[in-house]
Amino acid sequence: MNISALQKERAKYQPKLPKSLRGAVKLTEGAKTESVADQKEIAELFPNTYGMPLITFKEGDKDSSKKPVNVGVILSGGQAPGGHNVISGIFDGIKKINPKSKLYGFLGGPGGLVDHKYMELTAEIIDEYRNTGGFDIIGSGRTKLEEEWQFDKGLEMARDLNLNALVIIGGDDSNTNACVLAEYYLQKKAGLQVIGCPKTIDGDLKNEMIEASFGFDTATKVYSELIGNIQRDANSAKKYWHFIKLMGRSASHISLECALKTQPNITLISEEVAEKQQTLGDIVDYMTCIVAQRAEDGKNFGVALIPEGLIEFIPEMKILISELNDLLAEGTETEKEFKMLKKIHRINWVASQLTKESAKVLKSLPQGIATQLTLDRDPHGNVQVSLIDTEKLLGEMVTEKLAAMKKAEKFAGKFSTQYHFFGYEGRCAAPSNFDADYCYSLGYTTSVLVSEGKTGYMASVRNLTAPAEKWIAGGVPITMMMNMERRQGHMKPVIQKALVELDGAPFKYFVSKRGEWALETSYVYPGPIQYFGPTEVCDQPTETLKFERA
Ligand code: FBP
Repeated sequence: MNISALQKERAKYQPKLPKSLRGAVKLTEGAKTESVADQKEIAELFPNTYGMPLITFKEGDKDSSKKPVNVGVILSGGQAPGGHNVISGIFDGIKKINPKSKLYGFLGGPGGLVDHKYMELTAEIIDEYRNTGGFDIIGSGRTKLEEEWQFDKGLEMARDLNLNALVIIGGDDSNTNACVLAEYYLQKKAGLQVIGCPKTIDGDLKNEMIEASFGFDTATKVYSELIGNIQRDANSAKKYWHFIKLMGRSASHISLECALKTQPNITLISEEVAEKQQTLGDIVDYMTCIVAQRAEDGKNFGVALIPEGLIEFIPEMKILISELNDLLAEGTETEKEFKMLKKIHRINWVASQLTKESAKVLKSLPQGIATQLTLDRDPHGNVQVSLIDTEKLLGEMVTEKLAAMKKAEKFAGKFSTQYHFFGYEGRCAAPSNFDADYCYSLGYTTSVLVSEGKTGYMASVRNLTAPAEKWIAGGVPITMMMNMERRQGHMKPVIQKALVELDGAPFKYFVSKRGEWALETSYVYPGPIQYFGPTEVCDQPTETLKFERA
């Protein structure tokens, strides 16, 4: 393998572990737990895994000899920096428990378990991937483990490999499925444990016990570096407004964190848009107003951050998208009729089939975006919101509004846009020290939960703003994070997604500052992630975490 000089040095980095995991580990169990909501329904659906206690690790007295454990690991969903360190943490953890323990990786995500595609992860392989970004050690995928035939295929595989446990590294949906799997194997008395690990750059898998999902720290540091560079460019050339869309399929944590780090002129937060029931027009007015005010001051430049999921949080757009999903659902008569039409007639035809309100919204959109909404559908027939160029939509609408203001002599400035979408740039970055340490600790925690025979738990490492040695490791019953939600027409038990809290400290601070950031040019340029150097530079957690835990 060809590796860079940095990667060579980085391979030598020994991730820090909490004190409780450095020697012998003692388990302490707390009181019985309850789910966050819908306790009765969740208890009925998970009779074997509901109500289990919280587990905390403490420093033990001495290591006793333990039986080897065989573990199968799965990477699920989008890449997030640090996944390789979770795997190396599991590997080192189970080898410390007993050198005869074995680790297998399922290839290409959860589908690898069902299709029986796997590889044994040896010390030689693991060493190549320590402290590196990406999920390429075994690959990832988005197959959902939801059906009994899949669970049975998994069990067959586990029996062949003599596995004690499966570890699912994923987001809220994958961890929900990990719990369903744990419950199923307990009901079947299959003797196969299932442990989850909290992953997603989106940062929306978090709660009282899971302070952060891994990858959020590194990804937001990468995006903030890029935003900072663009801000410096904007402030140098003074001729462009940069509209930057940032990943985060649903929640706006990434946008908020990047705003706290870089202080751009405009940051939209989807959760606020939904709460205030803002229309697309309201958002465009807000942005235009800032552009115009800056122009009055001679500043014909700026930077705006736009969360990827915004479109679905705008109430009128949400209704429009849902009507389009019904109208253009695969195999329906209306879809067939739509496909027969010549392209130039399609938008008018679609508008004629919608409610009056939605037709008006569709017609108010720039032609290109309206077409995107009718064309780009996922395999379930839904509009793929991540493919909609929200940054261009807003840029074009602001341009139109400013042109009208210019005609009415209410705007004398200049407005020229550049568009960007940052997402994939950050998902496979080499993990920051924080993510390298956090992920390795999560992996190590997982190995202890497995060796102690636990199932239906998610690995938890808390107290994350303290130095790593003071982090608190343990396990949280996954049922504790669940509530019932409507999914594809049915009520289902799912882990509650954490959206940006409008009464939370990070958002409140942002609100107290955004007026000033809008008009003054108070950009911060964070620069690239530093891996070697003083702790104040290299080991800082996210601003979000610092505010939340202050
Ligand atoms: P996960 O929720 O699986 O961690 O993925 C998050 C994410 O990076 C989103 O921010 C983004 O919308 C999506 O994945 C993109 O998915 P894909 O990699 O399939 O294009």
